[in-house]
Amino acid sequence: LTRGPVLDTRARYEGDGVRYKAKLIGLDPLPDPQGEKMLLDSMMKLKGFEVSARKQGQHKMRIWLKISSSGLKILDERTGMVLHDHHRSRISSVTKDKSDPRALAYIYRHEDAHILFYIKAGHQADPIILDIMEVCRRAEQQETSQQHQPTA
Ligand code: I3P
Repeated sequence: LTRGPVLDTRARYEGDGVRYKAKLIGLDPLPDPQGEKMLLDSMMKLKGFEVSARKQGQHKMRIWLKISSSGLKILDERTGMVLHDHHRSRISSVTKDKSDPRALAYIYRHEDAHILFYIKAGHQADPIILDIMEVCRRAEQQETSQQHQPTA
């Protein structure tokens, strides 16, 4: 029996992890990270900016989204420069865009701020969402097991 790379989940997120071609629709600081309405309003606002930018002939920035056991990285596709480096412990939620199967959003917590990152995948957003959820779930598990370790 041979195990395909998809089943080899231990190695999947090691090192550079997995990477996806995507575009950055935009990012938006949220006054309050709770509540679905605020999230949807923010996504709608960014979509609105995208539409008006396209009317002026502007394109979304092309990026690589890298997902690894340390977290998420957003790189400029053209230059390879790391634009955002998000540790997995600071990602507080991942949301599917019900109106667009290629889009997703996640919230990154930085000090007191919560910033929504809205991304359009090259293909379907679902596998990306699953990868993000998986690395964040592992972070939670590790934190819980560390909390339960007896102190010397
Ligand atoms: C493009 C088309 C693509 C879109 C792209 C648009 O317009 O709508 O679907 O990419 O956005 O420019 P056109 O058909 O007039 O060339 P996405 O599907 O990835 O959003 P972009 O320019 O922001 O990349």
